[in-house]
Amino acid sequence: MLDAPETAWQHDAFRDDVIAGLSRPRKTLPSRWLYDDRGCRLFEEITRLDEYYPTRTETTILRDQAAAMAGFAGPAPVLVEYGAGAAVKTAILLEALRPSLYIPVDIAGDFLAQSAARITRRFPELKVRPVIADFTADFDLPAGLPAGVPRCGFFPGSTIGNLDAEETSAFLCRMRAHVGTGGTALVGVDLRKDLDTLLAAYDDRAGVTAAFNLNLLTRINRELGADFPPGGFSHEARWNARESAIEMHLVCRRDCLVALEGRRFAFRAGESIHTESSRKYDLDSLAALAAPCGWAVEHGWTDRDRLFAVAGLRA
Ligand code: AVI
Repeated sequence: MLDAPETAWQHDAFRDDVIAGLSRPRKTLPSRWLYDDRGCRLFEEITRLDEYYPTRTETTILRDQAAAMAGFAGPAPVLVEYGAGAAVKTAILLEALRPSLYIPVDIAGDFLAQSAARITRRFPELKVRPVIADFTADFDLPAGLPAGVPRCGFFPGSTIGNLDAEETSAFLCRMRAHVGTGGTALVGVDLRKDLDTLLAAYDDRAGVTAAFNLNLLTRINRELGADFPPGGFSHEARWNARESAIEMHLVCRRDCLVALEGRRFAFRAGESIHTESSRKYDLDSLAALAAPCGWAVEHGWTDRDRLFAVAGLRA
């Protein structure tokens, strides 16, 4: 259960983001709000879809290359994972890296506690020090970390693709500061590829991604008392070539007015709300973003079809 202050803080932040996003000339909602309980369950379902290759491909790369990654990260490192949802992938890495300390970082305290407890059950010898923090904003690692022990950041799942340009550089610099000179990072990046594969991954035949996207309007209705009409919007996945990103949109089917917290938002038929960008990289574009923060991309572990890569960065 969330404790009360976390719930109140979340409610206000959600309301402020929704009002600000829907007041823009090009309406937008931050993708982090896609993940309420139902959104998390739908995302889990997405990761198992045939069309959604990133999760299984990254897992295979980690399995196949775990020993090489362990060599890269150095002996018994401190492993810092940004986001604490990647149970299977984390276990593969913990098995291989044998870290002296594991620091999972997540903004959702209850979720973090559950995943830390699960890891402790699986690896009873491992020291775990969870940190409740929003990894898209500055935060400190716990004080008193052992000196002279290599540190490795782990940012799987191509979550980096959901950050905008400013957030991406800020994140890479923050992770660089956390691991210090000589430290390493393993970052999951979804690679550029043919459009059919990309669009299918974000608009699957079973409609799970559509349900995931549309659930955001259900959440706004439920938590903020809005009245988005059921069936009034449809899911669309679009490629934005300039941003090298797949975008998710909610497209209005017919003109409507939506009431929310004493305000009214007008939607024209065909107008869309942009709900997520999922940027696709190649190792050169990642290296160009990472270099100003003091990172060199030393490895790009990938699959046979070059769909996805786990980049090995050294500070
Ligand atoms: C969490 N994130 C990396 C997913 C992605 O591929 O950008 C979110 C997602 N959105 C639709 N499908 C999956």
